[in-house]
Amino acid sequence: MSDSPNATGYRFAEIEARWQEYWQKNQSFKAKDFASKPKYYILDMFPYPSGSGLHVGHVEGYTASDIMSRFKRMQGFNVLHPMGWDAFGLPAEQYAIKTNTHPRVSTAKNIATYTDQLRRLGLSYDWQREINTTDPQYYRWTQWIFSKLYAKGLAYQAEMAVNWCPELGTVLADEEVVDGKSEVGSFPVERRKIKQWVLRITEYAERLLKDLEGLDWPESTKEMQRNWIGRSEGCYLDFAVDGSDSSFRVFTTRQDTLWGVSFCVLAPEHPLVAAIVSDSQRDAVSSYATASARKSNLERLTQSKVKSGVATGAFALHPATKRRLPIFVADYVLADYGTGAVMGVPAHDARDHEFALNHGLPIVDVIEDGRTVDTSKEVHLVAIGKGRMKNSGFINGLSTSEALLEVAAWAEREGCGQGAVTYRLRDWIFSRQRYWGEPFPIVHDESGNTVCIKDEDLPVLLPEIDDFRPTGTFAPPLATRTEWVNTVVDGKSVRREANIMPQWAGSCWYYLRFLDPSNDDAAWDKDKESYWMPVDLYVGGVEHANLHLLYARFWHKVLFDAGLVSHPEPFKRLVHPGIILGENNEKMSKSKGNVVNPNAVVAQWGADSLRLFEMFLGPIEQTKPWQTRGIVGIHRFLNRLWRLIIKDDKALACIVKGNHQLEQHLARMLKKVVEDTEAMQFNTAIAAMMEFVNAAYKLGGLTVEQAERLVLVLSPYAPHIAEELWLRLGHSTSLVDHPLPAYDPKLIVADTISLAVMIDGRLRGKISVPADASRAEVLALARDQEFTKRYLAGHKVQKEIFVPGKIVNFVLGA
Ligand code: ANZ
Repeated sequence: MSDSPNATGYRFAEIEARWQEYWQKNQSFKAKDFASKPKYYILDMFPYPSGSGLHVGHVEGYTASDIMSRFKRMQGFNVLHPMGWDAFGLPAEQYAIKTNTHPRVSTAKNIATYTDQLRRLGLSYDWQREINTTDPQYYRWTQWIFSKLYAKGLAYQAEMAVNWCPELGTVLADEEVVDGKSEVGSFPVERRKIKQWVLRITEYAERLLKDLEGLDWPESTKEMQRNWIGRSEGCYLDFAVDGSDSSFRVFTTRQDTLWGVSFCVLAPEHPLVAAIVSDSQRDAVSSYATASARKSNLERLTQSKVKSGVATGAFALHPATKRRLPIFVADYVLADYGTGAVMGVPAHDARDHEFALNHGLPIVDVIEDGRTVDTSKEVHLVAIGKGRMKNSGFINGLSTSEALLEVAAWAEREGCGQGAVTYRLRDWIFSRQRYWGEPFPIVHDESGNTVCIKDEDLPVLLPEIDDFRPTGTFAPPLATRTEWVNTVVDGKSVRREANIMPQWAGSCWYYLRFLDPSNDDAAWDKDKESYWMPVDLYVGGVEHANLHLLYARFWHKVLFDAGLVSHPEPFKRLVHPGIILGENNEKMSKSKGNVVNPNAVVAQWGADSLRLFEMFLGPIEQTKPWQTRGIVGIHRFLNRLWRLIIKDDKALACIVKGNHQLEQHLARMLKKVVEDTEAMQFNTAIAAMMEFVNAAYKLGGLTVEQAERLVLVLSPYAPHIAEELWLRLGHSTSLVDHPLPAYDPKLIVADTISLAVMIDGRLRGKISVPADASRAEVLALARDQEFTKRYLAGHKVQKEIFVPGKIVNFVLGA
């Protein structure tokens, strides 16, 4: 069969445009509520529509989820595959400030661009369900969910630290602060306390942790969430301050080391500091506290190896020995973890060890063995549960794990402590001093009480204002709109809350709105919710492992407890597409000039080529570089496929009588593609289809029926060319709901072939191996034969030669 490179006919641009129009006109991907077929909900993390348009990373994830959607439809599922826009947020506002365009205008423009780009990729979304988080008909329900949180006491106001940049006169989001300076202009940023809305996510810490167990998520992502939640089992212990009535409580996970304590440290912000500091130390302590207030927690934990700190001049009493222990303030102790106070055990904690060396404090070793010593720094690190206690009063001789229990029980008996669990997770600061976000459904009355707006009076519209620049004070831009802020509720004059919600709010529940996007009476219909939820497959970037994925799980659990959703977890299976690097193996970025624009690729090679190419780059979850050379190869494959089925652009090139060997290959290929697709191993599935097309050329071509099966199994990957070939093969309806092709499992038995085994070029025997056995498998089998062993005994093999389908030859040394 000829494979002339000059034969054309695969006019992808025309074919793709025609099928995209067909799918849209026929609503081919409409998800049907309550259909009797089993449901399958496949969700992409919806994009933030930025000014720079879709990038190749979006294309990777969206193609992967699209392949799964099309594949599941062919398996007989009623698939829900929706798309929408996460359009509130900082970048739109910053762009607006820079260009003086209202964020509503730039957002609408960007959405139009994104929609067009997505359509050109042939993605099978049910566009009837499109949502936009900035649409009042959407955020009305975001506000409604906030009011549920508020009613349950899960939303409260508190003084919380924000990043304040005096030079810019604005509060900054964490992502706008780099190394303690503003990203724009590099001005110093301070931590200042202002009144904020906070969500009580910590109340759900234990459930957020436990329910990870049942999820089909990457283990590494679950581990990231576990670390973020940071559960620690330990003990509170109380230390009295010498010569005063006050005492402070420490949190420790190593109460077994109590006899090794030689000092205590309070966080500089600890409320007791002012009361106990000695006169001579007062100035030093207060200037130390001012300096640490500038640092973020991350800086405080990682900044310097040398643990800085200042003595307070006060002493604590050891709860068991009553020894006097100096009390310091030091910023390696965080104010908002545990109790903001620690007992220093320099022999067994690296941070305390450094601190003790710096301040000339005693180091008392209290564990006999099981210790690893870093001699270069004399740091003694102890593996928990492995040592025996010494120098430790009544717990001498116990193992560390026994001692942990014993000390906690003793503290409880003595009334100087108790066993405790703490979490690293903090409550979620939920207000922003910005403009482009959801207003809170909250007003403040004259006596300072907060009142929630009634459900029927939602949404609280975000007013159209021209000046959305920061105000130069802590006050958010909306606070200056007195005509909006001052209003009347139930005949009483009140002030509206002028902060807005953070950009994470809208994405906390969007997957629920897709179930019922135009419902004006409720956020979603309960029956639709119980039919479609949970999301069966969720595809999106690993950068959302801690924030979005945790916030959405939290809201979902609150809704579950309120009886508003039927499952405790929203996302059953989660897959993170790996990052696509530039051709030079570096992160794609404008400044490096290595950004690939998907529009240009589609124009030159077509959407099917781009889709296949990105899936062929490597395993979906791996980080991998772009290779322009590769797309040429993929495009050539689609051309070869076209010419295998179509002759002279019109007639079919199919043959009448099929080749048996090719029929076997086809069965093997179908099995592999179906299994690999199910496992989302798209690159190996594509390789199997390519190999099959090569074999078809070699073995004389395809019958119509073989061509149909090939086209069907390829269709989730390259849907436009597949539809076109399907049509030309004589079908009058689209293949989107056609079942996947069947094969005869009896054909899959691997053929075996016989190979000659030679030693130094002489035939010594024969082996029989599977036709598709690899070089390593064949060589291992050949070495394992009795006759081979006999000839090789006492010799060294210099070289192993394997000619596929023919011989194995072991070349021996002289
Ligand atoms: C004594 C001790 C001895 C400690 C020892 C450790 C090892 P995780 O596991 O992360 O929860 N700690 C407690 N509160 C702190 C705070 N606010 N800022 C900084 N460090 C704090 O860590 C618990 C341990 O971190 C606690 O156990 C305490 O040091 C320290 F051989 O107490 B440990």
